[in-house]
Amino acid sequence: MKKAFMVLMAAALCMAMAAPLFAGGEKEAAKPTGPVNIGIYVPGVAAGSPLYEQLVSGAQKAAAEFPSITLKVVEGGFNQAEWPEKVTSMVASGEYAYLLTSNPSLPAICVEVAKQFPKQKFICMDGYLAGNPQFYTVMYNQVEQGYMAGYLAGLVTKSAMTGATPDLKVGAIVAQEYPALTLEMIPGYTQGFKAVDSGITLDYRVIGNWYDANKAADLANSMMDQGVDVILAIAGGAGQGIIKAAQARGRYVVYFDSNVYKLAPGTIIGCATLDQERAVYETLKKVMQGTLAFGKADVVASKAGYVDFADKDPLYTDNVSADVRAKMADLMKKFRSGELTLPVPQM
Ligand code: RBF
Repeated sequence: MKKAFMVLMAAALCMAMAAPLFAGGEKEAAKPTGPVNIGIYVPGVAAGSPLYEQLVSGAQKAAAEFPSITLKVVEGGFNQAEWPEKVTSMVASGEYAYLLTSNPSLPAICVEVAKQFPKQKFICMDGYLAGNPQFYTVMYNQVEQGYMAGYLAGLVTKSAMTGATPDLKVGAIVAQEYPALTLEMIPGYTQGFKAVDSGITLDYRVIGNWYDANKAADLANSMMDQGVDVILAIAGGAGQGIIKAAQARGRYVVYFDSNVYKLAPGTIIGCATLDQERAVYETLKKVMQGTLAFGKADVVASKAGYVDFADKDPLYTDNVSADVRAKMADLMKKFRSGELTLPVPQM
């Protein structure tokens, strides 16, 4: 009798857990029935910031397939001190089933807001937060992304390409410093060019914001005066200044995140890309199917195609010498097949 009661209790408990539980406490949200309002918080300005543009386009792709999705994009601007307040007011409006955003600093901001609004769900792309049932996050392996950019920069600075100087110096101009940059992207970049030739040195400069194209151009010119011939730009809208300065002097730029060769054909000679558009689309599709696991933090890399190098574009094949492309192709074969993977450090 007692045993039968316990079995019944256990069965009732199982039924009470309407949503399936995953190992580690991850939980699927139920399949939505009515309209699904998604608020997209852009921490900055979308135009000119490749990952933010992909955030919006990936969501638009999902909305085109699932008509019950509505999207509202809110740009937070460049004053980072205002971001917590802006996220809070979006969530407090109660309008959005999901707050979708992108940037490594957003999980920490959103987690504070989440405490005040325990029913709100957050999807943070390009960020990492594991084990919180209000959050799903996707982080990219940016050591691999940096390595691809660095390997190309190393090959180009040693090449006979017209813009290459005799100096074995490559550059990197970044907008601001943060852990994903200093622990993943720049170490990856450095490993990449050192793998070509350990004698190559790095000229590294920080702009101080994501919009000052004039300052970025000044930094690029000062580097080029010192013999730098290839510059990695991780600077959002300020990257325009780096491109213009390199273009004026016939030197080269390596870009991050999106395929942007057409902005300056022959000047931008490599794009180490992240397929955030696909990651956002796939994530929202899971939301619509009721299969997105909240509490989970995915880390995606080149083997699955989320981190890649844009080597099929004619603006790459026409402007980069055959010897450089052949070596780059060997590297990419290893990344794409999974023969080469690089660990992401704990942050
Ligand atoms: N990337 C941009 O392209 N534009 C931005 O305005 C921008 N702002 C950022 C602000 C902070 C506080 C952090 C941590 C990153 C920012 N990023 C921005 C960088 C972006 O998330 C990503 O790291 C880089 O694009 C490299 O993939």
